[in-house]
Amino acid sequence: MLSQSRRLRQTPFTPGVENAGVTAYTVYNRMLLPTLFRDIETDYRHLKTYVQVWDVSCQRSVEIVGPDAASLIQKLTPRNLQKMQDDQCYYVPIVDENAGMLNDPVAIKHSQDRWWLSIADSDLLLWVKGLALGAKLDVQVFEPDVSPLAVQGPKAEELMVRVFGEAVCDIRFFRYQRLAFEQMSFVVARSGYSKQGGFEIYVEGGEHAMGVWNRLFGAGADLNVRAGCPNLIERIEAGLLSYGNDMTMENSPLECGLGKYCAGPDDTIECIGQHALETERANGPSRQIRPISIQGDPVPPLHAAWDLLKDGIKVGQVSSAAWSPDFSTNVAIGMVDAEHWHAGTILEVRTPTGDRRAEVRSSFWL
Ligand code: THG
Repeated sequence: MLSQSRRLRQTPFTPGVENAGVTAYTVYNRMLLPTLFRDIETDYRHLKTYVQVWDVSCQRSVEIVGPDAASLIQKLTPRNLQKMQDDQCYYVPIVDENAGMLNDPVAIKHSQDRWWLSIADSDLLLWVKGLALGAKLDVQVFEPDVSPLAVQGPKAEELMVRVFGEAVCDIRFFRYQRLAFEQMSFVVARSGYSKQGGFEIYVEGGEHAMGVWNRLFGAGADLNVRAGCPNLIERIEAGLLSYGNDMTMENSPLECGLGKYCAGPDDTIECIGQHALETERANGPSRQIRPISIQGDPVPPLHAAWDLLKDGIKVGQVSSAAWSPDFSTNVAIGMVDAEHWHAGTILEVRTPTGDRRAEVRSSFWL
């Protein structure tokens, strides 16, 4: 049980989530995030077979508006935004002056002078406001009343067509369209924190939230639509990173395998952490995220990172782990030192219930 208070925010979808029988929450950006409805394997199988509606309101937005918005956004991320179109979403690492990861949001570009950052679990608003103020930029930076609702799973498109029309089929991956809903219109993007396919609806105005929720459930009964949430097993199989778990301010984007989202030497951008990143790129990172399989029975829940050992010496850590029914092994995400990160390397992982054999894999499972 979590003690409720003003500090721990409910979401505009909480009545729907409660009515659907949520059984566990976590806290993300000081907001409730459902983590379980039935049991994790039932939720997992359902996500991979049908369609789920996720209350991911905790993916709070940082809105940046004004003449200096585009230059501020480009300062914030090492990803080159020069070619980004007005209907695009980009996954953007945000780093400090040492190239330490501060957040890994999805950026939504409305126009050159209006952007949203749909953030992971850290207080990015404070960093962005501080920078804007310190650099005397002509922008406003604030948290708008925007609550994303994700529709994920193989039947997601079928359900979305019924509520938003055939236009949803034309939305490409990480693009969006503003689509009508009753008297409103919402940003609808083909995105979401799973690899099962789907959309995210950015519901503007909490008073409209339950209307959208109810329409989706009303339209999708025969598709076996259920309330769901990001699934630990599926997101590890997919290699989707979780800020605060798989990476922190101690890690660079190169260590996180996010080098493909960072500009190279030929790009002409200016951003925070550029020098640190260039140095690290020249030398190569000293450790990196790897998919890891862990032998044996289902592992216990992970509360703190588990050490990875080679001949009794620590060479990394596992930061997320779960039993995968589809791959009949424990799937995990780890950070492994360069000398031991090649595929096929056998290590030991120190779990609370004993040491296990762990293998560094060449790729994630999905
Ligand atoms: N959607 C939105 N906001 C978010 C998340 C989201 N904020 C918090 C958190 N998730 C941020 N982290 C991620 C991590 C991975 C992805 C998106 C957000 C993701 N990655 C794809 C992949 O790795 O395959 C593709 C990225 C790309 O190619 O651009 O989707 O889920 N709104």
